[in-house]
Amino acid sequence: MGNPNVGKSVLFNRLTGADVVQSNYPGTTVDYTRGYMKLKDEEMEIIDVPGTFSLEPKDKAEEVAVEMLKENRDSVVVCVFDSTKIERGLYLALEIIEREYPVMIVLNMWDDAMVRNIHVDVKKLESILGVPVVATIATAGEGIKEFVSRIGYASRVKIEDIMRGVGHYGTDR
Ligand SMILES: Nc1nc2c(ncn2[C@@H]2O[C@H](COP(=O)(O)OP(=O)(O)OP(=O)(O)O)[C@@H](O)[C@H]2O)c(=O)[nH]1
Ligand SMILES: [Mg+2]
Repeated sequence: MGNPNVGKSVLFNRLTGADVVQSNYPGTTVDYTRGYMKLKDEEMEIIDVPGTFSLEPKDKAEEVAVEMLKENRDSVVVCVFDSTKIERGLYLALEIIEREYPVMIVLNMWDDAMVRNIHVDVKKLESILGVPVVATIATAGEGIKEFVSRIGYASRVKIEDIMRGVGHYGTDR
């Protein structure tokens, strides 16, 4: 899941070998797509959903995303961020974490962040949130291997624990 236009479908295509993204326009995905990838010897189903800013849907596409989340209560949720818009991504990711889904975070569009001189401390974000965080450039296939190797570590965390941790990490910011 993630905000609109952060590269979810490109990432999905990379993982599944599918080629379902037909257009480069934002708002492309209005329905969900299922695909499969192999993890070690296990076949995993992956669902690509439309972008949403929050879990309070404002349009049809957002409704689909939120509905898919509810229907897949036992799934791991991959929260895809635009690395240049971390706050927006966090807003949604925290909502999902709050609902006690196991989460992993992908900081996509890492190339854009580099070009724009935006630095994100991946390890620090990881230790503050307590979930795996990987940087990717989905269009170039960068970070995909690391993503695959970390997906098994996606974890449920309690918002209260994150809040307690923020105090600690906040001191050296
Ligand atoms: N520079 C850069 N562009 C990317 C990256 N990943 C995806 N894009 C581009 O970002 C645009 C949106 O990608 P999509 O995969 O359609 O984004 P999405 O999150 O599925 O969008 P919605 O389905 O509309 O929510 C496309 O033009 C992609 O080529 C990346 O890592 N870096
Ligand atoms: Mg999409």
